[in-house]
Amino acid sequence: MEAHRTGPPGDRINGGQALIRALELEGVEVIFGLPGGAILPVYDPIIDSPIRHVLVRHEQGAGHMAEGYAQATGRPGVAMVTSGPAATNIVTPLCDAYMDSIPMVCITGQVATTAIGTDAFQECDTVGITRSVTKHNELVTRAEDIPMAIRQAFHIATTGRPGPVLVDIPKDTVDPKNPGAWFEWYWPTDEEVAASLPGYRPTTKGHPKQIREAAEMISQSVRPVIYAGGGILKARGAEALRELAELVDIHVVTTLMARGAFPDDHELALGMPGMHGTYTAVTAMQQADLLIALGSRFDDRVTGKVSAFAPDAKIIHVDIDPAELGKVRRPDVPIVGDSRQVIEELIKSLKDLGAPDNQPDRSAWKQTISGWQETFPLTYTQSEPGDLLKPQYVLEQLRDLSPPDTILATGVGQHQMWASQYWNFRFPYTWICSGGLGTMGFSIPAAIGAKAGMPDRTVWAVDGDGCFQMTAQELVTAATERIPVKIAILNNAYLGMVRQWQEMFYEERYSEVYLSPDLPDYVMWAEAMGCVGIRVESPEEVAPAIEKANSINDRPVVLEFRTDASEKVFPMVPSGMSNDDIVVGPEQGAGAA
Ligand SMILES: Cc1ncc(C[n+]2csc(CCOP(=O)(O)OP(=O)(O)O)c2C)c(N)n1
Ligand SMILES: [Mg+2]
Repeated sequence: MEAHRTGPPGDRINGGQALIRALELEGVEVIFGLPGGAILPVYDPIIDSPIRHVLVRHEQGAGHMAEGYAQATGRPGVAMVTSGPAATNIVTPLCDAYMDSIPMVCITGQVATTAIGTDAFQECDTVGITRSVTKHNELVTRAEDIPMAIRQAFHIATTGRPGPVLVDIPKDTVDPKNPGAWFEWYWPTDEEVAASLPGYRPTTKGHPKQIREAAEMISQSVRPVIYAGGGILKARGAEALRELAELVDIHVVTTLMARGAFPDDHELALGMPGMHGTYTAVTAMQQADLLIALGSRFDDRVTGKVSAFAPDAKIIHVDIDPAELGKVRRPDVPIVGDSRQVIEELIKSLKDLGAPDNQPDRSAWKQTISGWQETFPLTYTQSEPGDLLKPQYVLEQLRDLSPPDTILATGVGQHQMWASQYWNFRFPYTWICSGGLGTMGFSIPAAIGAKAGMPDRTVWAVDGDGCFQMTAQELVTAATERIPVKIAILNNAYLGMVRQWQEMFYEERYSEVYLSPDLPDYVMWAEAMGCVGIRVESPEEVAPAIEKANSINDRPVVLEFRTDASEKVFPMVPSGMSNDDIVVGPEQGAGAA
């Protein structure tokens, strides 16, 4: 390989130093990690590096922190762990990042090249194990290949459809005592990186003919809906999306991964579609004559029963990943490209056709939509004095008492769905949740990663009691590293989402879902981890506790809200059913609407 030399002549460096220097040159400001035998030589040069290292308590935490950092900042998150059990501990975050297209670079230590394949201590086939949950992974076998491997990793993680990339580094390639680990420093140029990946050329610009067809189709539709997915955020396309929606005056649904990509307080916003989406978002998609899918992937949680999904709708599907087009639903107009760039071209094309003046009369459709909005808003019944708190009330208070640009992370379960429903998203990159994989335990480390990347913003994690027990130890990391995140546990004493399914679909036969409200004692646990812990049991205590938490900025805060376990998430499209069978809550007639 012809190398571009940037160091002084004779700038000899070992693999460990090269790895850290490469991360510095990639602009990395923080690494989330935990050392061990195989990665030890790389931890030594960290002492001399300006890069901040956040020492986690479990490698899963490092991975989710890197994801949270990436989702909040738009920059790739970096995690570094040792071999064997550490590498397997980070498989869940890799899979999570893969499913949600999150740019992340994971460095793992590996046993020495000479020991690979001998069942050496803490050896596992990291590249084999992680192959199906990474966009790309690679075992580096020579120290001098490290700079290129790191440049490729960042390039692949951040371009095209973003995703996690893993670089596995055997100990001898970074060990300063190994003469073979020393080489003359070089830093590959962009051209060299591109040339080293001949098969990798993501298409970003949509095909002009397809874009023109899409513009024509939009200009003829009378019941259109924009179906905006997480790809809009990845493409930094929120502004373009708004311009498009306003130009043609078409309503927008934002999927779980796209919350914040379009402001909830906009008159064209319909909120979240899918299994727990708003009645209007679900039904508008279902009855549309055109779905304009932008960076969304027709996930089963959105479509419900695929054969019954949006039966009359033509489909325009824009995605940077050609594999998404036609994967679930055949598009009438498929467009491969970066969603922001495609939207910008689509806007031009629509204007060429005469937009906004050439749009057909859609007043009947608009009236239908506002009728649904009036009849089926999100709703719940406030608790009686002395009863447990309603989770929706807690979320409304948290929303109204926190700064509008608060970053909100969640775990997985009922609390996640209520958070997505009841929050009022006004800005992109304020919502961080595990969508595709649905990883319990995501919120605390993800919130820490987000706060590390955005220290001036208020960062709340809304968590379930079950989720909290999976990754709470990372609050020790947050307290030690002075990363003052705020956690709201909705303690319903249950694995609530599973309980809801058992109540509704297993005749109230509750199997292994009860957790207890008091064990553990969340306040004592929070205090033991160096956080402020506050228990909240009645509605009058909710606002003062949130205000107190928002005023504490020198350590993490945990608020434990005692919530009503019988509360269920509505609307709901039962799994495997058609979106036409959407079930609304008891306040709206409890049953199929
Ligand atoms: C790692 C993992 N294990 C199991 C599940 C299945 N699951 C989904 S939601 C849920 C319950 C979550 O309980 P809790 O955190 O208390 O949230 P709640 O639903 O009560 O708000 C479970 C077990 C999962 N999503 N992730
Ligand atoms: Mg719970």
